Amino acid sequence: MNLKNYIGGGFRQQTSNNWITNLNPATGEEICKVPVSNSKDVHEAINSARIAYPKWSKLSHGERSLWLSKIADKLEEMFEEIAKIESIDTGKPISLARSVDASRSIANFRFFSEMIRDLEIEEFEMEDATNFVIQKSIGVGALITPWNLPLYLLSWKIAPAIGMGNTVVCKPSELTPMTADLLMRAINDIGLPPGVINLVHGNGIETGSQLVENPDIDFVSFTGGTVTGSKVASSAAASFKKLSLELGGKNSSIIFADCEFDKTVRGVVRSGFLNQGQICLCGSRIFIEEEIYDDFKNSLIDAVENMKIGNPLNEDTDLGALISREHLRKIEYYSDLAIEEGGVLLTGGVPCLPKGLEKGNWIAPIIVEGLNHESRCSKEEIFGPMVTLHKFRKEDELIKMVNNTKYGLAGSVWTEDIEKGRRVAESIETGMIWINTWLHRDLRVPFGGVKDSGIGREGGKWSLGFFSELMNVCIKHK
Ligand code: TXE
Repeated sequence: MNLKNYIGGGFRQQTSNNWITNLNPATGEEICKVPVSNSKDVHEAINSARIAYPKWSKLSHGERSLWLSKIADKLEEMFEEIAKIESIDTGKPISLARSVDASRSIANFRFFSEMIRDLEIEEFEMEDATNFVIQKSIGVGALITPWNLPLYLLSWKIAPAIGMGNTVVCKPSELTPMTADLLMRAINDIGLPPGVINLVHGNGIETGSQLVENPDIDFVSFTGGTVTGSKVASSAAASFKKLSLELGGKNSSIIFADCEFDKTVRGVVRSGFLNQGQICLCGSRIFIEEEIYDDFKNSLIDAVENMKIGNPLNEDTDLGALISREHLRKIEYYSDLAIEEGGVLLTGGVPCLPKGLEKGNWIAPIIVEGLNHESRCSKEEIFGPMVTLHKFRKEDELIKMVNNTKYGLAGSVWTEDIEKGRRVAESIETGMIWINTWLHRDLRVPFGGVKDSGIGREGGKWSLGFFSELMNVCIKHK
C-alpha cells in the first residue's frame, strides 16, 4: 500500500517519486510505502492551512469543541482498527495499543473538546477599569511527532491546536505513519473543513526541517529526541516561532525499604519496560535502598524473566519488538557498553527470536547492576528494554545521584512514608514525579521537562496557553 499526503481536504500524491519502505517491527515484512514529501508539498500543505485559517479561527469555541467531539466519536467507531494498526506499525503488544494508544487518543479529543467548550475569559477588576484576558489563535502550526506513541502524541497536539482556532500541518514519524493516515481518513469522513488539518509524510531532513524553517509557520510543537529537538529549536528560533519541545528523558525509580514490596516490583517493572522501554517517561535507572537491595533485585529479575515476549497481536504478549533494526542495534550497543563499563548483566541482552518472527527486532529485556552512576549507561537515554540498578544508603547521596543527568523529565518514588516521598520528589530536577505509581495521567496537569528534556509544558490549560496568544483588553469605566 502506498500512503498519500492529506492536503486541503484531499489525499494527494507527493511531488517526488521518493518513498520510504515501512517495515513491520515484529516480522520484518513491508507494511506500506511512505511518501518523502519535499518543500513543494510542504508549501502546498502550509498554503492550505493558511487559506483555511481565517474562517476556522472565527468559529466560536463551542463550534470548534463540537468538531473535536465529532473526531472523538469517529475514532471511537474505529477503536479496534486503531489498536490493530498501531500494534502492527510499532511492534507494541495489542493490549497496550488498546489500553494506552487507542483509548488515550480518543480521550485527548474528548478532553480538549470539553475544556475549550467551557473556556472562560479571565477578568481583572481595577477601581476604574476592567481588564479582559482573551486567548487568541496564533495562526498556522507545525506538529511533529515521534514513533513511540504515534496517534496518542499526534492527537495530544492536534486537539488543543485546532481547538484554539489554529490550523496545522502534521508530520508523523516515517517509522509509524499508519494511524496518522487513519486519523486523516477519520476527519475526511466526518467532513472537517478542508485545510484545518493537513498531513505531509516524510523524513526529518527533506520534510520535517522544511516545515520548521518555512517562514509561513507561526508555531512548532515537537516531540522526539533531544538531538533533533535542538536542531528544530535553532531553526525555529531564527524566525521567533513559538516553540514547545518534549524531548528525551533518563528517569529514576526510587525504592525505599518501607515501600509496599510486591506492588512496587510490579510498578517498577511496568515503568522500566512498558512499550519495550520506548517511552520518554520510562524509569530506566532504579535506585534501591541498601536494606532491601538483594530481595528487590531478585524479585525484579523473576518478574522480568516471566514477561511474555512475542507476537504483538497475541492478547497475552507483554513485550513486543523494538521499532527498527537500527534501534535494536542501539540497544545491543548499550548492552555491550554496560559490560565494558564494569556492569554485570543479571538477565537479558540476548536475542530471543519468537518462532516464525525471526526477522523481527527482538531482544530479551536487560537488567544491569554494578555500574557507577557516572557511567554512560547510567546517564544517557537508551530508550529500550534496559534498566540499571543502583544501591543507596543516605537521602542526600541519593538526590545527588538522581540529579546527575542532563535530562529532567519524570520519575517515581516508592515509600509508605508520604512525607519523605514528597520531600525526595521535590528535590529532584524534573517536570513530573509519581509517588507509589507511574504513568498515572490526569490530562489537566502540566506535562514536560527541564534541562535537556525540553522547553515548555503541554497538558490542560498549559496546552491552551501554548496554542494561543494572550491579549489583554483594558476598558476604562465611565
Ligand atoms: O526521533 P527524532 P527518533 C528519543 C529516543 C530515540 C531518539 C531518536 O532516544 O532513540 O529520540 O528517535 C522528525 N526537523 N525519542 O529518530 O529523530 C522525525 O521525522 C524537523 C524520545 O524517532 O527526534 C520524526 O517525525 N523534524 C521521544 C520526529 O522528528 C525532524 C520519542 C522525531 O524524530 C528533524 C521518540 C528535523 N531536522 C524518540 N529530524 C520522546 N520524547 O518520547 C527528524 N525529524
